[in-house]
Amino acid sequence: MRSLTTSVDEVVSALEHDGYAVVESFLPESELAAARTDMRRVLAGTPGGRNPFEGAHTKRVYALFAKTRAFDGPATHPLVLGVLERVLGHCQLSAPTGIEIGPGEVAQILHHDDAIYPIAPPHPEVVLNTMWALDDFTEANGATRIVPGSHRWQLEQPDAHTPTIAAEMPAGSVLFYLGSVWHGGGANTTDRARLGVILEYVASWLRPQENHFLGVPRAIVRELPETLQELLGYNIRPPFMGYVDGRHPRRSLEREAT
Ligand SMILES: O=C(O)CCC(=O)C(=O)O
Repeated sequence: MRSLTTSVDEVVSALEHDGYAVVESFLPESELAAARTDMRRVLAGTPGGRNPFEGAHTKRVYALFAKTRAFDGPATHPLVLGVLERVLGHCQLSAPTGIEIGPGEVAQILHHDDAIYPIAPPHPEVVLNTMWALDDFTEANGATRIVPGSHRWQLEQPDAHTPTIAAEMPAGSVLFYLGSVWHGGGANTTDRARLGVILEYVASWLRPQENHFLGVPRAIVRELPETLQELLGYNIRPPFMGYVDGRHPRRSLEREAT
């Protein structure tokens, strides 16, 4: 799909049919160049992955909106907001993450992003992800792999024979994909890194009624028993739900106290 002419209807219809949609060359050249430069600055101080899901040769930038202003525009672009409204209704950002897949990285395990919520399919979509390509995405450098149509799966699991496609796209493009579609980062067999940023959104009903993080000052939370801290949201639901900048939220409380 071409960006200047792409409508919300076209993206939603591709999502319904295939589970994903690519809108090519979406970011203006100047915005793309600025985003790439700023993300490289952030990546310079970012450690490598800590487990097979993050990748041994991959860097992940968490707490993205604390570190760069380059995605304020993309996150709130009218086409993105229009698609979100149709797919999720009222929603919020879930896991904005920069992902630089380095040379030698192997393919990430295929997964679907809404698997972190224990809700049995079929269910209404609760997650919509957007992957912003800051480099050209090619099959060789680790373009995101997608199992087309897998958003309709109920109990099926992919195996080594499951056909996937590489979401190849020029830098500046955006890949929309449903939280129910199976996908994963590709292997990078080139000698250059592949940089992309995911802006993942979730239906905003998936949260407590009151926002305790703002309602209860952290100086008070620090003095509370650990069980109560956990009940106020300072917890991790395995495998990683509730992280702060990629770490357990308790680490933020400890850091502030020192
Ligand atoms: O880097 C990619 O292409 C996809 C990464 C991904 O799906 C994830 O880390 O959840």
